[in-house]
Amino acid sequence: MAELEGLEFGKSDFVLLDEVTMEQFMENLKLRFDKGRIYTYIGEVVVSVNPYRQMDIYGKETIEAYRGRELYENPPHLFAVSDAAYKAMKRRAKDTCIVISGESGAGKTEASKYIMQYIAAITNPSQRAEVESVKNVLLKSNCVLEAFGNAKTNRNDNSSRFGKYMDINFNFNGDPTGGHINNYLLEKSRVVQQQDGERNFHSFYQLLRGGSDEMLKSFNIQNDPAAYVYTKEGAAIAVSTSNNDRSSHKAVMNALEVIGFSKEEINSIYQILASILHLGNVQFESDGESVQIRGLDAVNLISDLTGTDKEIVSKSLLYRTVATGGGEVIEKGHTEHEACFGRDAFAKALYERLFGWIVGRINAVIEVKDYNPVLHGKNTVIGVLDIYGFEIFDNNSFEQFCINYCNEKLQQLFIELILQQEQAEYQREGITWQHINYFNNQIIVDLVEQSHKGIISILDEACLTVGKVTDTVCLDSMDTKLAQHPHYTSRKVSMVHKRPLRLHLSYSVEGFLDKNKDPLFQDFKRLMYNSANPVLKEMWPDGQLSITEVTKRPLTAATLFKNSIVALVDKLACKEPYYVRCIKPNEVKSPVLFDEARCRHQVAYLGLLENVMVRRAGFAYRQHYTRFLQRYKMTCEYTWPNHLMESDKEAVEIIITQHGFQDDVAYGQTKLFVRTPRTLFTLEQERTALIPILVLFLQKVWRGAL
Ligand code: AOV
Ligand code: MG
Repeated sequence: MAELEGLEFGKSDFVLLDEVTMEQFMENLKLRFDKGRIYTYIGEVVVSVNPYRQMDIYGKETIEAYRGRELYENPPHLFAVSDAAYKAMKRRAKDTCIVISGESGAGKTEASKYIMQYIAAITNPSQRAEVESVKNVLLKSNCVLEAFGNAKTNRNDNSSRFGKYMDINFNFNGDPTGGHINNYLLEKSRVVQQQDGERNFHSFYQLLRGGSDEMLKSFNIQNDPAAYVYTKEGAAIAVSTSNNDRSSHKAVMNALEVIGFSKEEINSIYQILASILHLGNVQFESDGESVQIRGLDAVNLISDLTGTDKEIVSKSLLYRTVATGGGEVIEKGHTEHEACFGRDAFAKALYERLFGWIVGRINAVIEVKDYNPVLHGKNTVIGVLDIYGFEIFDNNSFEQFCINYCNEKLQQLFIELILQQEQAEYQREGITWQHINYFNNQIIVDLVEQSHKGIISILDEACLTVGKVTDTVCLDSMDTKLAQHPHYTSRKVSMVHKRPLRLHLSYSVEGFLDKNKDPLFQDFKRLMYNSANPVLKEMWPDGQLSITEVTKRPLTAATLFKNSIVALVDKLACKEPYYVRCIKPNEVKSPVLFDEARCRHQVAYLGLLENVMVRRAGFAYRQHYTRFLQRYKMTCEYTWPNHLMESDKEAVEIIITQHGFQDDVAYGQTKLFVRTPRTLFTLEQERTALIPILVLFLQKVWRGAL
């Protein structure tokens, strides 16, 4: 309950709405957005609306104002929940996590960066060098991961194309000692193909526009994205200004150095990017009999840049080694289509492994070293989750299916944790309460992930079936198996996953099987393993296997993703959660437009109204007795200026009884629970009315008049 804002800014906590209706919720949200108040609470949950403009609310002074304070002492802010998570971690040695959710472009990544900046700003007051260096690496890692993992999409110019969960470790002083980043399923298909109006990952344009002449020359690269198939396809070559890519390139180079990448490693990273660009320009031609590479320039460049043999590069692009049933190893020539498919699969894998390797290198630097629990006390953690948000495009494919599944899963966790948390609190405090109805998202999650019956299982089954199984055959199989499911329908070429509130998502199944199987010919792996460049070799350990040793049935992309998301959810579930729920106010990145219908949709599917109801179903407001007393003791003659009771709890009982509110509250072990916000309003109003009198009184005291 923020007291520093007047009512003209609306209610700072949705729990204080007179009635919990969508109309009132939206009215309040819009009023606050219009007044430049982008944050509002639901209890301890922060609802954030993307302002689409630079706000002057993240500076040093604001940080100081929030440092060490309680949630209700200041207007709602990300910093307040960050501080709450930090305090819980430091004072109670709790592992905490901050989960940021919302659709694409809603402001998750920006929020995660402000949260990290806040934590960095409030820790290590004594400026110990080793702690400063950990903080530095944690902050700089954002810049690198954004360059390699973000891209312009039609929904967001800086869209995260991977999921990121970062643990920050703290010592008993509450200073960061290290961290660990988990990355989830990078959207690697973007490396070879982008929708109209979109771009490849930022890193490519940064290299092309920002790389030094010397670097570009040594890679034989022109500083023009239109010269490369992989960077010209989406036809959105500049995000806003090309200068942007250039300055970002400098920042990334600097960040890589600060993190501790060696000169050779940095060079290797860009060599790989350049190789991918050249690879995209490799073309094939067929004379009906066999397939050849059209012009060998690109191949020669790739071989130079990757430290591999020219002949073998060509061969890997044109043939694959296969083991026959009889154990014989033969070389089989590609068709033109297979050659293109192989080339693209290779480009995607190169990029994906590069990304994974970069994350691994950062982790090696920030990993907590020489940790001794006896000497150093409990090592606690704050986790920050920033994933790719819900996205619906005109054409949705496997990637959107995975991304949206992950969001469904997190929504389910939100429902469980928020309810669970409320219940746990009532239980702890010895309070009885009434359940409220809410939509249980588990049914949607099950539709996707359930073994044998879920979409992923059916997809995997189709992928493992020998013979010609097409995407449409797989869709037929889903139609049969899921016909009775209340949240599944199919429209010939797409499956429709019906969300509650009539927000249906429809995915085109074309390409699902290939993307799920995600095959890469062993020949490419071997080629890379045999590279003269140690960095590249390190990324391809599986290249040492011969064709007969390769597992025939590796886990599919969807199953690997599912497993990683299940592990993530388990990790989050055992921490004390804090939530930031981001809302995108409009489709056009306008700082003044509040598109009511769009916002209403988001409020609905984020379950925010349900959240307010749950929060109010029991008790809208709760407060430790001592804090409550401090705030309201002036409203009661028996408690002002001091009380004579045995405990603060008894003093609070006197205040409540004197006001006649006894039927509206419950007394917990350590906290007072208030059912309706009106009770609190009355107390607040009384307090506000008393303040001028109190000030007058104090002035007289100071002047010696009393
Ligand atoms: P997302 O992370 O939620 O989308 P971002 O955090 O990238 O969204 O936000 C999108 C854009 O909105 C940013 O690039 C900023 O221009 C603007 N923005 C967001 N939050 C703020 C803020 N607090 N102050 C000023 N501008 C802001 V995605 O990664 O696509 O799901 O996958
Ligand atoms: Mg993002």
